[in-house]
Amino acid sequence: MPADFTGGKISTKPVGARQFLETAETTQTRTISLSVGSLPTHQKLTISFDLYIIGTWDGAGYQGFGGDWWQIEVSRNGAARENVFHTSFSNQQTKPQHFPKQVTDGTSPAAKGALATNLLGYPKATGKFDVGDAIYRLSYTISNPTAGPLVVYFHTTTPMQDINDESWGLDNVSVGGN
Ligand SMILES: [Ca+2]
Ligand SMILES: [Ca+2]
Repeated sequence: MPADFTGGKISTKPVGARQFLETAETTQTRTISLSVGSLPTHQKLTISFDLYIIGTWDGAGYQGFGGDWWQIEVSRNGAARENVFHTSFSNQQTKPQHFPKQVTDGTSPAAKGALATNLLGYPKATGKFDVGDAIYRLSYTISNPTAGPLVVYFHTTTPMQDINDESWGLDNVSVGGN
């Protein structure tokens, strides 16, 4: 099916030199949107992707440093955005994150549920920063009973530090109905 991304840039992983789609906006809520076009009628839709959490993400933000929260939403057929999953990520052992839970459901240790850490080759900051990058392999299934264009929004929901300090990206994105 046709698909178009906006709000991202092609970046290259420090290790392995493979490319991925990195957030490019410098606004506080950095968004990459995926317009999937008109879909045939189906009962469910599964969105699968690898999420790269890069740099000094501060997690839930319960220590007074401000959290780094991230969300995936969908808009079906031009309707208002609906939450699919809203969470936070931490790359510092001293700071908890929400993932694999949502922000309403409590916290977990930093990097909980990550497929891998420090695999992409981003540098670890000195001192208390333990993880330069983390990979999360995510898959969400939504009910989508109406045909029509679908837009998927991947974005942060809290003020972030400079993009050279805290960034994120997508790889291996797929959207399929059944
Ligand atoms: Ca930080
Ligand atoms: Ca932060």
